[in-house]
Amino acid sequence: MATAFVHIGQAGLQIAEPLWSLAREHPSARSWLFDEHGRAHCLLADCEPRVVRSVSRSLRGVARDDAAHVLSAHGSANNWAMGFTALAPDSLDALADSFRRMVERMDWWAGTVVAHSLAGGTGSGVGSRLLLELRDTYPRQWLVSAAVLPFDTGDSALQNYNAALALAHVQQYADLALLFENAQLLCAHEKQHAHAERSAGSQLSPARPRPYASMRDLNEQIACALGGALFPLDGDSGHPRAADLGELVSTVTPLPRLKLAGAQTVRAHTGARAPSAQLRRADSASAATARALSRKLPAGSWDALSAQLCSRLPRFHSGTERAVTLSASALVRGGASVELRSACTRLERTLGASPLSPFSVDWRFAPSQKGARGVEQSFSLVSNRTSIGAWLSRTLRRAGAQLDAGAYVHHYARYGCSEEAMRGYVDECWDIVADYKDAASASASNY
Ligand SMILES: Nc1nc2c(ncn2[C@@H]2O[C@H](COP(=O)(O)OP(=O)(O)OP(=O)(O)O)[C@@H](O)[C@H]2O)c(=O)[nH]1
Ligand SMILES: [Mg+2]
Repeated sequence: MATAFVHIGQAGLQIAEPLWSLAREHPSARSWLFDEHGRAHCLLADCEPRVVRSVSRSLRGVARDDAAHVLSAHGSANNWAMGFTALAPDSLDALADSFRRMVERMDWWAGTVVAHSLAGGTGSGVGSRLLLELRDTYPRQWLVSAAVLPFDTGDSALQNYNAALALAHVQQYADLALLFENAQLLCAHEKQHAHAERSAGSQLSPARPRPYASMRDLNEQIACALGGALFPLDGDSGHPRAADLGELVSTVTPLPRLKLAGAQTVRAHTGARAPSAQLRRADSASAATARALSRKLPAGSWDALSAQLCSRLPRFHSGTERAVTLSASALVRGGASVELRSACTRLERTLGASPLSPFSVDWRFAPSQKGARGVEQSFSLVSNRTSIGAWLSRTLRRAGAQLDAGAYVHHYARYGCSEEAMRGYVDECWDIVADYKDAASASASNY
């Protein structure tokens, strides 16, 4: 079952580069993610011609020449409402037409992943509009939003509004949202750097400069996580099985309203040749980590990967209250359950019991997974946890305070989104927080 991807706005497009570069190096991905001419099932769209041109240049030969869409001659001014309502109907129609042609070319279309950020104008506004249109036109197809969440401060004064308005639409139209918090990706990058330093035997000192992380580093983590969750698995017969979006959605969303999940993948490589520079960057914060991990292979490697994965999971959902796992799907490439017993136990212990299901983790193993350079060893997790409530509450509180102060409301009103409508969307998001809180308190009363 093939998955279609639509990359929207700056962040969505930047994720396309490492994602499709990984897909190209993934032998099993070829039959499911690319057409018979080796062109990816993806569309690229933004309101900034420069961004579209630069990303489509770097994906030349991977994406089809007609995959790139410049939606307007200017950006969406960081304004969800401008992205949602002010797009020329011709642009939206052209994107919808391209989408229809793309899925008609696919043998067995399983669903769609829309990659976008929630804080700008295009990814959030046009992204919301696209989710609505896709749900309307293809109501029975799976629809997943892969969304970047902004840093708490500093990105833009409108980011809290945009994120709340976009998330309300994701909640309404998508079956599942895979959320990537930029702050957490940065934190994971720093932890890996520290791990690499320790593995290389050097002492960490507060005087040492913190590792520099670029957006590209964060995007590679996102691409790696998406690839881990969505790329095909090698089946027992040696033939790749497509990732089943429907199975992922039903495993990870224990109740239809609880559909916000996180995704992480950690990888190691065996085989004669070292992984390519790009893959190595995606796998680890530095070459030292890759070397330390490959030295350890195979004994103990799964424990190391499991420990890395656990260290990336946020622990709390508010203040000092521990996050509760509602459901999770773990996918292991290149390892069998028997050699992974302690690694699996560590992950299950970190995730804890679910109040909504007898098994908090659904495991899948692909022991003979072929990677770009030998056998791939990777550990991927998609987990639905109450920790998302922390980011959401902070964002909604700030959006509410801005609304109370009447800040920037006229920017939205100009594009047909009244203060009342904005408050309505913020309230819808508070309902999501309440649903997650209820799930967490069900857990407290169960245990
Ligand atoms: N992880 C990641 N985040 C990004 C990247 N580029 C921008 N962001 C984040 O995305 C948010 C801004 O959204 P963009 O995607 O740049 O905006 P856009 O969708 O192009 O919308 P407009 O430019 O306003 O039309 C901010 O929170 C940034 O931190 C990227 O390459 N990677
Ligand atoms: Mg932009």
